[in-house]
Amino acid sequence: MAQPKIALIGGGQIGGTLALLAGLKELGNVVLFDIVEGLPQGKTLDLAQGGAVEGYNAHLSGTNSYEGIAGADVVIVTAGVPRKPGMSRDDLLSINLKVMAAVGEGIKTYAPNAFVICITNPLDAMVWALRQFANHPAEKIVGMAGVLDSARFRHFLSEEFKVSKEDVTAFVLGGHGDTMVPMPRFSTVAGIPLPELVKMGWTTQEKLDQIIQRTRDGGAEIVGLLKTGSAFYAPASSAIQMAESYLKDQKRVLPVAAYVDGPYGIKDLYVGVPAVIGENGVERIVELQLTAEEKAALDKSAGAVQGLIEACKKMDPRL
Ligand code: TXD
Repeated sequence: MAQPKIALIGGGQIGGTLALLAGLKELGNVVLFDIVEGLPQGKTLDLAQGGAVEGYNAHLSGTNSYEGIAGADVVIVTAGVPRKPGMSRDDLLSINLKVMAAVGEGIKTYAPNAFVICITNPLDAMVWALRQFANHPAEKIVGMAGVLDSARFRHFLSEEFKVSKEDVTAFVLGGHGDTMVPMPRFSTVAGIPLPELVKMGWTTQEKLDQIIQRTRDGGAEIVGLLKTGSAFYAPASSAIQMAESYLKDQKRVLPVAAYVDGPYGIKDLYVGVPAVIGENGVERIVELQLTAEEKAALDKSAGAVQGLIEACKKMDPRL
């Protein structure tokens, strides 16, 4: 049977890691695209040789031409520039918006049926713009941020409680940025919500607040340490989980940046919400009953995303 085709647009730190994970997990054949000549060809040749040792048989190839992504089932976009220390995600806006215009054109021409996962920052605005440029159906294009943000939250919680990360679930709503909304009520250890764990004496509210802040700053903490780029291993794992749910019709309930037009009172925005990802892409957006405080935090976050989208519209008359 024909293997699914996975096109990775952007062959940098995340793109290379995505190719490795797609190979190790036998998700399909991989085409890595980048504008830098030799980079995607070199990385995929290296990875293909690793297949002889690791035992994966996926076909991996690199290209500098959009024709190479023709007929892709999944497209994962990391093209653009990452943050440098001191730079906010929003500083990236003008550079990466131009990149999204080119990538959108490529997807429209060569991969109109693909499930598209955008990772490029500032995430929520870039996925909104990419959808416009690609003229792609809303349920077939999402942004990756919530899986990563909740993975960070789960990691810090598992360290605090000294329990397996597997038994920690965590929910994060809203935009990927300083206004993200971690949701303690819907985050649990083996089904026990965090507020209960505070009552049970497993942690204190103060400690929990610190963990929430560290989660919000999770990306910046890594940028500060690396100095020459941003996180890439966990972001790649997160996007691969989303791609796998689509390709295998797993119907995982994952926090993703989805097109929201109605739920949560939000109109025409990409923002982080829990969603069911299956063979049709976003099959359902889960609308939680929020408290007034949670709703206010989500509205603030959605407002920040809206502001970035307005800035994009001013920069590019096609939007
Ligand atoms: O949670 C999240 N969404 C994120 C997002 C978590 C971590 C990092 N996040 C963002 O992903 C980050 O801020 C960047 O915007 C992207 C990609 O991060 P990565 O670390 O992979 O960046 P690299 O290593 O600089 O790779 C980017 C590649 C590089 O090889 C460029 O040559 C290429 O993108 N590039 C392009 N490819 C195709 N087409 C165009 N126009 C282009 N411009 C640059």
